[in-house]
Amino acid sequence: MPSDRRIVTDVPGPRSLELAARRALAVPAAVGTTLPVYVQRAADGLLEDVDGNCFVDLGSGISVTNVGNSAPEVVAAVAEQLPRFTHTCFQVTPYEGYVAVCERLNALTPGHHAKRSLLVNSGAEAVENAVKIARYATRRQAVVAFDHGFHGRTLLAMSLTGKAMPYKHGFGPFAPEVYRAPYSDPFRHTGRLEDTISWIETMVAPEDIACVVVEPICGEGGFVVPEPGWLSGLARWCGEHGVLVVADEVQTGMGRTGAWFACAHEHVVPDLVVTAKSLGGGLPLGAVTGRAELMDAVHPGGLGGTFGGNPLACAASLAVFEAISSKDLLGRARHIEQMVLPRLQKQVSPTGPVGDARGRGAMLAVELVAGDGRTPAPQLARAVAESCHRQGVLMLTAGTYGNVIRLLPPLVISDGLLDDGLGVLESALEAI
Ligand code: PLZ
Repeated sequence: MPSDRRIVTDVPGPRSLELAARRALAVPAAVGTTLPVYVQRAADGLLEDVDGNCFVDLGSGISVTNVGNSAPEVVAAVAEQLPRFTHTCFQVTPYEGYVAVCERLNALTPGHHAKRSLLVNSGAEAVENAVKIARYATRRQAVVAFDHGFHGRTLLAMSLTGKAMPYKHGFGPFAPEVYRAPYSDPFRHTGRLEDTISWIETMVAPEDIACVVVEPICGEGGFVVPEPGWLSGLARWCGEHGVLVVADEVQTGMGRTGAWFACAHEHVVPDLVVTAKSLGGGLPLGAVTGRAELMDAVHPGGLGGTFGGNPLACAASLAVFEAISSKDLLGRARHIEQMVLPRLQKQVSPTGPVGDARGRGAMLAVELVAGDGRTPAPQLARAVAESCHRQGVLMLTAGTYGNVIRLLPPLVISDGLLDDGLGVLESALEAI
């Protein structure tokens, strides 16, 4: 595996173009592609494509490979499990790995109360199950989600998601009893706590609300970091009305923001925490972790699925927990913030295209604007991302308006590679 950024062909190169032609006849165009180079190897913040180009990875497969791609600990744990058994279905004959992952989640998610966890296969499935549990335990039906929220692509998760294109357009009707409230957006001065609460109280009676489903920092919605006090104020209001707080930590979780879970920055103790993405270190795994009395309320057999908590994914996950602790990756995430955020902030100007720089830990972004300093400029975000791609830096966009460039480097990336990738981003931003 090469150790540096290296571009040796056009991007995409000839082998990738051949594969793209095959793909066009085999895979629907509805499945999008950020950077159409076909990967052959990845490790330590680098992705090597089939033409020998090597990209600095500032996306981590959308916040999945926090501990690195094919991290040695994960590879060893999966290799050890693989010849023992690949599947039994935990509901048919259980195994220790599942229980051990749940123990780790119960110990590390915010709050010292008794907890239980349920393992599933994805973020969307975890969100769906959290709402099932919240409805069951409260005997209430309404669910409140927020502007800029993304919670997945299955029916209920899609119904909770705020953005029509590309996630919802043409896929209705959506699940009922979903209400959407304003999310705190300090850059746009919208969604102050009082507004959010009065909006909710106007739309639906609090005693009918089972739960709010909220990201501590909006991920797909554009790395919107709510005003200090917004999340804790919302949680306080929920507590006063018997409304459960479901924290969607799918993108923010497992050390990404410099704490195990981003709710901790606001001292919020959610009733239910939803995790996925980096939980499985690259293998598919999601979870719902919650107060024991809520999780235990559901009748035996009411929750489950064939693959949930697959033994290989559990082995990988235990290695992820171990790697985050032993390599102090929470500290690394905070270090990445200190190294990167000031440089992004230097790009911000009231008249230039970079309207805002923000984020926490290794979840950082710039928002691109035009004209009055507030009008979203998605075309600039696309141009910057494409310029980075041509130069060998994988960069993701985000945002309700598509105008945010987001950085999600693996937490194990070296300072050298990160500095290199950031330099490319800075010059792409300066060139627009
Ligand atoms: N909740 C907060 O970020 C997934 C979406 C990629 P799944 N985000 C990446 C895409 O275009 O579909 C996500 C998330 C938050 C839930 C999910 C859903 O997780 O594992 O993709 O289902």
